[in-house]
Amino acid sequence: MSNNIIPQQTWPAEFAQRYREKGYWQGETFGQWLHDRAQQHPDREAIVGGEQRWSYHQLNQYANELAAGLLQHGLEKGQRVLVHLPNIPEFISVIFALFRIGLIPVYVLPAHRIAEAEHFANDAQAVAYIGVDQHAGFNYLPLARELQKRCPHVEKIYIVGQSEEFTALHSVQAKGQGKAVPINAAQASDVAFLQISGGSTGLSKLIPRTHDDYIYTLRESAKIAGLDARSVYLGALPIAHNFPMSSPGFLGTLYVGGKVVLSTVPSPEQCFTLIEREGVTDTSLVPPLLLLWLEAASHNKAQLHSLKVIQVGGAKLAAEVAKRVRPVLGVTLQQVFGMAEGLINYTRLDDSDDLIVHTQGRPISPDDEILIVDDQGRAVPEGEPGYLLTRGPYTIRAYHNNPSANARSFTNDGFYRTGDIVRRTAEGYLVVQGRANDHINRAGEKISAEEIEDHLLAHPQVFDAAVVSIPDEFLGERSCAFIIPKAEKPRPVEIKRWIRERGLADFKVPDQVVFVDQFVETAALKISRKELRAQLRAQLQNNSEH
Ligand code: OOB
Repeated sequence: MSNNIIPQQTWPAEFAQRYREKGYWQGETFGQWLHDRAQQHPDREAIVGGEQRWSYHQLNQYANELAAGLLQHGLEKGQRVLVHLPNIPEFISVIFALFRIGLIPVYVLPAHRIAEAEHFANDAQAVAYIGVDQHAGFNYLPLARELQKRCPHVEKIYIVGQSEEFTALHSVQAKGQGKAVPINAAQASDVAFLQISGGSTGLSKLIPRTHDDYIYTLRESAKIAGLDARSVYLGALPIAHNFPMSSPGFLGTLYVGGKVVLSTVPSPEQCFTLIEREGVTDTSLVPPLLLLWLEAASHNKAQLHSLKVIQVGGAKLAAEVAKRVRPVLGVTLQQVFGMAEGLINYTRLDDSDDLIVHTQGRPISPDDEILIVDDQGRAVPEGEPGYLLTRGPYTIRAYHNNPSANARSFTNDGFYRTGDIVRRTAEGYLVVQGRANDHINRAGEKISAEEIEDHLLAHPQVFDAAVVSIPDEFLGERSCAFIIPKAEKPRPVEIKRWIRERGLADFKVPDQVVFVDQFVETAALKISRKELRAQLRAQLQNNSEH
């Protein structure tokens, strides 16, 4: 693929026309709306993070000056740029700078390491990388060096902080030249960025999202979450994730003119202090963090008095935990069941406690089409569990540049196979029951069993490996690697170190390693990986019950 091929996202013309006619797609771009907000209320606070506090005017100006600088460096519309930043204000000025000039950010999570960065850089044919010197005890400069070695097409590296041999991001900012940048280099139907998939099978895939479709979801999400100009949103989860980005997240908050407060870590200690100091009204958490917050709040609720709504999603929230949210935290719980590919479901703020506690909500749009089907693809009777398929005005029709994944993940008529097993209640709310594919949902981070198995098989002492999820009281699920060793058995720590040294994110390191002589007792040689993983999971469960 050449650098000049711009990722496409194509809904069939009749769907695109319908989505426009119904007012879902309004022809707005990210560049345009930030410009508009900066005109409407220049002095209002937009972002607070670390020692920095930016008004809307400042955010817009920094984005413009950065855009002007990047153009001077020779970057061009349509090129892809890896954005590998933690929750700092520069994350937001950088992405708006890129949006404005039609450069396409590819979001790499702060927890991702060289293996993931290399994969995304190649998949997107990225020409630049924007990172940070260090964060959470990790030094990203060696990663940037290695990335450039492995992917020479990543010609430019920009660093926030001590940049050493690389270009310091602040030096790119063309001070006083922001006005020269066009507000609208991009069209609303263009791909605005590439989000990364949870990686249900194999490696993560790239998800092309347009200005039109993404602005629709964040605009509606902000309404459903009750955000307005007085709202103060705390970004506690890594904001590169789709959930804190747009459901309604920091983008939904900025869209309605609210204030975004960024926390570099999601711990109750740091977040509670920020909530009290900044008057935070809304935030979003994954279930394990909610548990920590509930625990901390049981002896320290006073700091939270401004908080109104906590959204919880990314993984299934147990009803018993959901029930404790209002009494312990004094806020309204909003369950969010969504996916970076598109479809987002919310419980509504005025729903009954029963719906809020026991369901994962209903879709944003009247045009979110939901199918719940059996193994043969036939609709299941109302209320029965089945595989969830969906299409609609903000659900992608294809991954970027990935024909084999597209053939697997989309039906001929454009429905996305979510891989989730759900049932629908009489009120039209979805309840997540499980999933069809073999990823591990570890505290909301999705781990592909296949990806980890491939790395394990590369170990010289591993004959075969199968990775499965096991229920975990705190994380929801954790990962267990079953390994058939060759003659010499490695130690579990060596296996864990191996995964780390392969340059994978820490959350992908198996939590548990179990050595076995063989996988199946019978001579069933033709067993699929999926069946094998199911058997191993059952074996683990049996062992823990006896
Ligand atoms: C969010 O996005 P992804 O792309 O990291 O993961 C999507 C998958 C879903 O297919 C489902 O398996 C699981 O995460 N999931 C949930 C859930 N929310 C997501 N499973 C059970 N209950 C929930 N509430 O995770 C994401 C994106 C936008 C908003 C919220 C979450």
